[in-house]
Amino acid sequence: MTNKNDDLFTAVIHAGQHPDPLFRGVSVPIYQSSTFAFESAEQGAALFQGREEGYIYTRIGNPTTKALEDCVAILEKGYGGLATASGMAAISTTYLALLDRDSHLISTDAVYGPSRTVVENELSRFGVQADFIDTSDIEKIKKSLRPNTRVLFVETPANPTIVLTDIRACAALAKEKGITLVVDNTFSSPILQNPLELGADVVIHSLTKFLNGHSDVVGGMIVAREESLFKRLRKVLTLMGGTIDPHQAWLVLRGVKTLALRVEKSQDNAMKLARFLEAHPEVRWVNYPGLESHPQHALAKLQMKGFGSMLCFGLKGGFEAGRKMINAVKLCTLAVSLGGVESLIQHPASMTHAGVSEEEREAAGISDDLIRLSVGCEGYGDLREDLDQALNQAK
Ligand code: LCS
Repeated sequence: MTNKNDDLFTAVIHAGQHPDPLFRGVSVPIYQSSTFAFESAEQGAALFQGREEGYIYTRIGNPTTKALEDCVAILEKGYGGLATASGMAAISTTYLALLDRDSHLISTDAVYGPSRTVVENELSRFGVQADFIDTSDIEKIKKSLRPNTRVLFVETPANPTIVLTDIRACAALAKEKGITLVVDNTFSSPILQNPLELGADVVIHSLTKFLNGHSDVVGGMIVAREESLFKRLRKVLTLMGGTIDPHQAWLVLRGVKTLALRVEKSQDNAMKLARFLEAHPEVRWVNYPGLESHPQHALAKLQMKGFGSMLCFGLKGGFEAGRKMINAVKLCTLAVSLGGVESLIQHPASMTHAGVSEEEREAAGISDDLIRLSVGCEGYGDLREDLDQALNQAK
């Protein structure tokens, strides 16, 4: 399924970005300044009191960062965006802003490992309670609700299982119960899924992945649907200090310009590779939303505009064969992270999700044989050849 959304192809290049007012440079300038001069004592006071709009200090706001925030907020169809130093800074800021002492969080069990560990090991010290469950089953969410549930945190497609959660159904439940629905949209990027349009309140991105797209920057983004929520998140972010650096923001802004093109090419590769892997004699199973065999293929067609470029699979020879395979790839790189122009392969149980206990991994479907592949923008034939030779060495 190829994205044909012209609006998004235009928005990634132009949204939030205006020619430089001083010299009319076409590219947004990098305002590499920690602080901004006031015209007068009176103006400084007016800026601090919010009587005048303008920049004060880069932790609070910066023009380059603002261009990136506006761009992603427009792509996600939200009220406003907040760029952060990493995806984890976006997640921890959101938790801190929305959870109180002794409040309760419900989250997808197969989330990125640290998104779970930060709650279980750190927020628990402040009395935050949490249930990590299979959010693909709305009945399980309903059963986990408590009077003090404040946040429903959903990652769809989930890292690394590629299990989907029905965002519309979660939004309806969250609205009925007065809970804030947060969706980590990292795996889809705003090109393929817009959770705010489906009723979510907050969207999270690790900018490190598809939005930047070149495996050379770490960053994050929070987009809020409404002004009051945006202001609350902004207050916590600027106080806790997890804001992005302007140079980092500029690099992401440059990466975003090719987001639609990269997503189109990489998901085309992923669809073909998923079919190739499914038919390969050494492969036991493949999970990719574009395959008819994916249990939520119909849901993917309903809430996503394309099936993305993340997939996972297991070999007939289990992890031992998988270990041989990931050691044998030549074009794909054995590395964590995802969403870059280059294809990356990794083993979640011993890498990205090693911090999650074995029992919790098993309950979340993160089996020991699971290998995750982030498909890049290389030529399809070269990728297929590489996986084929690596699979043949895994026999
Ligand atoms: N959310 C998702 C879905 C992620 O996959 C990651 C990182 C994060 C949030 C955190 O973002 P960061 O702070 O790293 O910018 N995922 C990684 C992964 O699967 N491999 O390495 C990092």
